[in-house]
Amino acid sequence: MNKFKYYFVLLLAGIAMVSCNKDHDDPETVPLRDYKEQYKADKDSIEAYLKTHYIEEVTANYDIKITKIPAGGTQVSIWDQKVYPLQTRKVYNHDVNYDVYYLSLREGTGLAPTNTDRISASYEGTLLNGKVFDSSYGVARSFELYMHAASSVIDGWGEIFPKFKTGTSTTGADGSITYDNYGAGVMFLPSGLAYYGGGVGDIPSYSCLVFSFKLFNLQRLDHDFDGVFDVDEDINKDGYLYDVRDTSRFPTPPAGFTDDTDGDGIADFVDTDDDGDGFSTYYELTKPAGQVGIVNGFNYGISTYYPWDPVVDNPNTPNTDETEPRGIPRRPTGALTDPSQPESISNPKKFVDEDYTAAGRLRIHLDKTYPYQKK
Ligand SMILES: [Ca+2]
Ligand SMILES: [Ca+2]
Ligand SMILES: [Ca+2]
Ligand SMILES: [Ca+2]
Repeated sequence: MNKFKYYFVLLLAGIAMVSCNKDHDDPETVPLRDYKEQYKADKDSIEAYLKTHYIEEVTANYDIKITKIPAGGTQVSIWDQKVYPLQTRKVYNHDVNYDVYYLSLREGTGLAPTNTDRISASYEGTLLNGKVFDSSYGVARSFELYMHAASSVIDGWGEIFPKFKTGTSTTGADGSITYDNYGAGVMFLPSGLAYYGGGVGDIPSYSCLVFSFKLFNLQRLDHDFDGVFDVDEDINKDGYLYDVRDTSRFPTPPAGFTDDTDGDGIADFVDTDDDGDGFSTYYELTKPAGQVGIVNGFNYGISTYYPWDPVVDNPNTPNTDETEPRGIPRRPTGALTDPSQPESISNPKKFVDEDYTAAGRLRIHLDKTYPYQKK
């Protein structure tokens, strides 16, 4: 415990990222509190809040008003009410096993972000004493949820937003966008998943935070630029991706915590060679020469690399045909190039159409046996 490096990535627009080195040799440095001890206190504070406050109103637009139960009041607490059952998500972070409470006012009908995607959301943040410290006033703002990016947000957001989905949108004649059917909820975050010891603005150090929010839209991201979106590198399909090289946050990650095909300690979404065969994923996904565009009457698609799955033309862009009839292939299963010789790197099998489209196929960049293991 002689040296820590903590990144407090700030939610509030216009405030620079704070990075501080804690070193016991520096007498002026106040060490951060123990995360597990702090969580015990935070859990007590949050549960007391949930038992002493009630949902006064949820409007038709899913704006929620939470109010303290007055002395002698008979209102049913958030803890006890059944209209919006209190939910929890188990979160591993800084070696603490958190139970994060949240309310789902509406799940949403669209897509769920991963904890590394970019989202468009409105929010209001309050302290447990009811003080509002930040608000987007109902207007959508864009945030990258990835935990290491300077523009990203507190860990609690990345843990809870994936439990919700976007909705639908319509664009008016004046270009304004109206969202409907979006996910809306409230998260009750312990300080360890918020700003912890690094108080910012109107947020004192070690504050638990309450955020009500609406999830309007999302953008899939590809953090290692290998041609595969993060959501498709979420191998266990739990909606979460973690870079366990961050041993400050993840000192002893539980089994199955990260998505790491080749087990080299680098999660697929930040690993440019997912199967560890020495060939970069981007190279493995690149279409062969002569198989881009329309060749001999066959439309191979306009991209130079395969999508995760075949995609159809986007009807909203009539001047471009985005059709990609073939997704990332599996190891080829067709006839051997020379049937008289065994399969080898110089005598591969040929690809058949199903290799590009079969559901649940093991895609080549995740297949440790392709294009043949090096000895
Ligand atoms: Ca990727
Ligand atoms: Ca995952
Ligand atoms: Ca890896
Ligand atoms: Ca590879």
